[in-house]
Amino acid sequence: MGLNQLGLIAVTTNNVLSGVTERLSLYYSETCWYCARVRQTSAELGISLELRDIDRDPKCRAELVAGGGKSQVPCLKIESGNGDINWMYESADIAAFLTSKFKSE
Ligand SMILES: N[C@@H](CCC(=O)N[C@@H](CS)C(=O)NCC(=O)O)C(=O)O
Repeated sequence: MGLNQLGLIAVTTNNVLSGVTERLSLYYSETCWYCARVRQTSAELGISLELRDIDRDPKCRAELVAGGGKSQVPCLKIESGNGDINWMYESADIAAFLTSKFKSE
């Protein structure tokens, strides 16, 4: 089982516990400082996001542009249980979203 699959399970488990079924994927690049900041936040929260490296995988970059509208990273793809898909850009917004969802009191 790859790391990404493990991450997805971790996220899914948390979401099931909070009563929400969502799949979260982070489009990112290894050289991007803003992406590192989001990954640091997710590590501090104890979650492992499903990672999609847009530099290593051209398919991921194409998905990001087609879905989100631009190739800027980081971008969090939020797939809801009801089929809705949201693309969240801006590292500060993504970090705030993850914190509000996963921070334990
Ligand atoms: N304000 C954004 C800045 C993100 C940003 O500048 N990302 C750069 C990589 S470090 C990028 O994707 N540049 C290429 C592009 O915008 O298409 C944030 O905080 O997420």
